[in-house]
Parts: sequence; C-alpha cells; structure tokens
Amino acid sequence: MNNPQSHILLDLYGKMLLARSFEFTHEREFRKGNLPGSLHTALGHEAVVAAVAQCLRKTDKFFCDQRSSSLHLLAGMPGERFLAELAGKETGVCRGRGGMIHSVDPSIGSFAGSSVIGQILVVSLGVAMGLKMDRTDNITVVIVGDGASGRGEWHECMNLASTWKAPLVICCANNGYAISTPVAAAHATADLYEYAAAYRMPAVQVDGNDALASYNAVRDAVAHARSGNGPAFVELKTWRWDPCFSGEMRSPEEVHYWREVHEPLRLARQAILAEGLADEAQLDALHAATDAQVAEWWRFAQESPLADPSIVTANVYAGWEVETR
Ligand SMILES: Cc1ncc(C[n+]2csc(CCOP(=O)(O)OP(=O)(O)O)c2C)c(N)n1
Ligand SMILES: [Mg+2]
Repeated sequence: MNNPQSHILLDLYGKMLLARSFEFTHEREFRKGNLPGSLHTALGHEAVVAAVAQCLRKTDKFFCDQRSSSLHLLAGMPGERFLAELAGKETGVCRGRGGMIHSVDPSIGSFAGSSVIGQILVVSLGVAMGLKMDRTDNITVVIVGDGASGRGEWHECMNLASTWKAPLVICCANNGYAISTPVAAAHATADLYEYAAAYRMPAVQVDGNDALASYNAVRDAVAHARSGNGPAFVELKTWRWDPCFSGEMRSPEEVHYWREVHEPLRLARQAILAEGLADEAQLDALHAATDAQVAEWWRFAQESPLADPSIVTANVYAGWEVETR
C-alpha cells in the first residue's frame, strides 16, 4: 500500500459505507412514519459527499443542497444527534427544529441549506468572501444539484465569485434530472461545467460515481481556491436512487445500470479487491461494524424525547411577535 491513493480509496470507501448506512436508516424510518418532513436521500451520491468530505479541513465551511445532507455526518456531525434531529427530537443538533435540509452545526463548519433550489450558492459566496476578508486560507465548498443551474443565483454566484476571486468551490452533483425533468430538456447544455468558462473559472467534469476520480477533481479545485486563485467548479455526474417526488419514471434499464452496475460502492469495492488493499471478509466486517454503529445512533434518537414545542420561536429574529391562536 505504498500508493497514497490506496489509503484514500479505503478512506473514501469507509465514508461511503457510513453515508449509505445512514441514508438507509433515514429512508426506512421515514417510510415507517418516524421522521417528519420530506425525504431526499443521498443514496447513489455517496462518492460525491465522500470526495468533498475528504477534502475539507476542520476550519473550512460547507453548504449542502437538499440531497447531500450526509456530508454533515462525514464532516463530523455526531451521528446520533443528526438522526435525533431528523426525528424531531430534543437531542438533535438543532433541537429538532432544523430537520434534514436546515440542520446546521457551526462547530464543524456546516451551514444550513435552503428549500429554495440554488439559494445556497449566493449565501456560500458571502461566507467565502468573509473567509477571504479574514485573510485565512480557509475555503467554502457548496454542493448543488443540476436543477440549480437554471436559477439566477447560479449565474450571479459564478459571476461575482470569479470577479471577486472568492475562495469558493462549487460542486454540482449532476444526476441527470430535476424531479422528472432531464437536464437537456431544461438547460442550454447538459454538460453543466461548460457554464464556468463564461465566468473564467476553471472547471472539470468527472464521473461522480468513481470515488477516487471525484476526490482528485475536488482536491484540485480546493487547492486552486485555497491558494488564493479564486473559485473553481467541479461537475460530478451521478444518479440518485430516489425518484424525487414523482413515481419512478426512469427506464428499468437505466435503474439497473446505475443501481447495480455503475454504483459507487460497488465500483470502489471492486477497485479495492483488484488492488488487494483488503479482502472480502475485511470489507464485510467494516460494513457490519458501520451498520452496528448507525443502529446504535438510531436507538439513541428513538429513546430521546420529542422537541419541546415551546422553543419553536427561539433564535428567530428578535422582536417578532408570535401570534398564538
Ligand atoms: C426555486 C425552487 N423551485 C422549485 C423547487 C421544487 N423542487 C424541489 S427539489 C427540486 C429538484 C431539484 O433538482 P436538482 O437540483 O437536480 O436536485 P436532485 O433532487 O436531482 O438531487 C425542485 C424543482 C424548489 N425547492 N425551489
Ligand atoms: Mg438533479
């Protein structure tokens, strides 16, 4: 294992297993009615979130869109308190008020997402500019979906980030659809990294189900931004398992290819075995230990008390009168 990329592949695999196990629990408990709100999982996007997590420093900042919230977990959010948050429990990271999209933990550099597609781009630019004004080499990373590319915030963010040389890395998880609309049906180009050229921003497109390739692309973008050269853009081509509100409208062949063949954990496992970095038994043991860890977190969440409704307006802007009926 002299190749440093081998260690990274194993790290990425561990992170992807954790994200997968967490999201399976998330999905299962949502379907049982134990988690309120709506369901968007990162199932299928594990290589994207693992690659970004692998490149973040503790002092960096990051934003997740509605689908990539398992990045919080991989960046250090305590898993039991994240699951408690999803279940609306008092022990949750935001005392049950943030839920999936608005969970936030400033101690790990995470910011809340937004239900408004694309909106986090402009907020992440502001945070990146704050880091620049502090004269650190910390950076901000934001993950958005392909759906954001049709929004004004996408272009406003790219234009000003480039003009101001903001230390911002934009990672676009292009999974081919926004709800049921194929990318090519709604955008001038289906290769979203092409937009970056107009804003004089370095950009690459990468197989977002290949963990190591994703990591290498994000690493280079992060190095660019950290060196004071301004923003960089990475398009990670992937596929989500979740049909997202609509019923399954993708063809059985497409579903089979992405879930069974070109699937991020399978690809990483094959690479690990082919290189002899670990054997089947070791990987199975890692899988079982990860599932056991997540099951323990879920027990904690289940046993925690529900959030106290009397705090629902706490931390809302001061001076607001709350009308009670
Ligand atoms: C401004 C705005 N328009 C519409 C919606 C409704 N909406 C929720 S998820 C979604 C699709 C987002 O697609 P994408 O960014 O590709 O993310 P994916 O779910 O594919 O990961 C839309 C349109 C929204 N939340 N915000
Ligand atoms: Mg999409």
